[in-house]
Amino acid sequence: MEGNANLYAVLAAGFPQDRTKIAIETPERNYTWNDIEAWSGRLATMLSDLRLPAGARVAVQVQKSPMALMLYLATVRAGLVYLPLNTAYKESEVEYFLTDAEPSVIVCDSQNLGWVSALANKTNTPHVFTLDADGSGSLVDAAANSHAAFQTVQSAPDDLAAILYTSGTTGRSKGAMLSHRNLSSNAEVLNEYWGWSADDVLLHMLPIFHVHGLFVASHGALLAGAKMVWLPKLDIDQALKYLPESTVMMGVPTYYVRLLGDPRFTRDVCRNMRLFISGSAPLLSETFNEFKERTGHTILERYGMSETIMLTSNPYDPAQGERLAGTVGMPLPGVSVRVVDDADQPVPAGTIGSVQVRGPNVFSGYWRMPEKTREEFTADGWFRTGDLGLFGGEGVPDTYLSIVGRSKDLIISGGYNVYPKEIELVIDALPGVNESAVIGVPDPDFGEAVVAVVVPRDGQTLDAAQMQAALKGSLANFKVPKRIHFISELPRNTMGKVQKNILREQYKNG
Ligand code: MLC
Ligand code: AMP
Repeated sequence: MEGNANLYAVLAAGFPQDRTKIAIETPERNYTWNDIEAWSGRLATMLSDLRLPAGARVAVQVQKSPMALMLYLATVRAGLVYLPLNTAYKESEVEYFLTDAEPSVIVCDSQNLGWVSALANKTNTPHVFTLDADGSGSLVDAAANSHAAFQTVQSAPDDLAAILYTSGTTGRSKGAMLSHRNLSSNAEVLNEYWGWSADDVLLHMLPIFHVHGLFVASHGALLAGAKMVWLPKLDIDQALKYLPESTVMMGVPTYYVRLLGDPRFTRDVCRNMRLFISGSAPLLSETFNEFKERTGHTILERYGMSETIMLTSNPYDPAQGERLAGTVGMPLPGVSVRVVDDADQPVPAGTIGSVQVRGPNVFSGYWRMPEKTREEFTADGWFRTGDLGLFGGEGVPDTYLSIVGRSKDLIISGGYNVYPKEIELVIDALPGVNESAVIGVPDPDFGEAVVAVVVPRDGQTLDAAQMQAALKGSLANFKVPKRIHFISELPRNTMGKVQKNILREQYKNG
């Protein structure tokens, strides 16, 4: 529909004329562009028939499947707000999201229906549906007889399309509110910048509950009218099978480390590839170099976050410059990035400071946290990313940004963010624990691994394995420390603050 800012309308404008072409290929079956329109249409009709208030949230914690993508598109088409949840989240974590976001609908795997229904009851979430990895469940049953022809809801650019929860430094997750404009402007910029075309084939192996897999990867292919090979997760055998027919792949650094770890991953396997993209966590120069040597391809590293989607990218077009290891490239067209000192004043190139950003891609604020939102924006509208970086530096042109650290206490493990404070609060509540500090240490597979340093209560002996098992009861497994060390006292500075840098140094080799 002309003039409709609805993200689906923007994406659909890129679908190919011939809707009988394959849009999504999976090992089991293929889906055409007609299927995408019809299934997102049926689900949107069904959601609309629920007569939900404008801006109602649809919370979704399901395994990755083509139908899960249809549900996302349907939610957007119906003018509702999509709220994806990591499948690893446990009951107590999901309870927080349902309480905070007050969704009208929750869609879960049928195996979780028992506890999700109980939570829905407790949190007054009126509608519960199931959707399984094979595309079956009460959601699809309910939509099966709904009209496939659905007129995408007319949305204003600033209407919300999605809320993505990102953990907070205080331990409380914050919902980043993303509008149709945030998402579509970023998709359009990346479409052009990364040279997407209808001839591309995207190897999609990322989870679809985060920015990287849900927006950057899926929108890229949808807007280009390009086919996606849709795999439920990173699986090296499957990746090796489908890479020869693919032209684009996106992954967090662990994906590239694992591909390189397999001797079958060769130049020949990549013979049709046009672009490998890495992001969500720092790509080590050694991975970048080894990849180039093995495949002849130079990984393109980019930088972004849930609150902003994509911010910077190394050049795609060689005419714009080289892809430089250790940098995240230049601000994307329309995005402004500055590096500032503690007084929010820009610092010269070559100087490390805080990274702040502005642009049509930057979110409007945190869900029901006006104060937190105010704190995270400067008076003149720049968003404080919490990342430390510099433009230029030794041997690097001044137009390139490098991320060198974080002012936020955050661990990124295999592309998942883990906030130490959240884990420390759970550890400290375990019997026999006096206090704890959670740190990230270098890990060859995950980039950083979560490690806990625990001070037992006087005279108590604690068992690391038992503690890990207990933590798995309430925390997603990826947040559970891979190792727990015991210590009699945490190192503190004169202000009483735990010196995590000392702990990181002490425990970096396990
Ligand atoms: C799984 N585990 C992890 C983990 N993923 N532990 C730490 N970090 C992770 N990322 C746990 C599992 O639960 C299991 O523990 C054990 O580690 C081994 O699991 P595995 O079989 O090796 O894990 P696998 O299923 O292969 O998953 C690893 C992975 C996956 C790297 C493929 O984590 C992944 O796809 N990560 C991508 C995350 C992502 O999309 N990030 C984008 C965020 S968006 P146990 O105890 O269960 O046996 C963003 C913005 C931006 O940041 O810029 O893009
Ligand atoms: P999230 O909150 O999950 O969206 O994670 C966003 C954070 O991931 C950013 O603030 C950065 O700290 C980090 N990040 C994303 N891409 C990169 C990258 N290419 N290099 C370093 N850090 C990155």
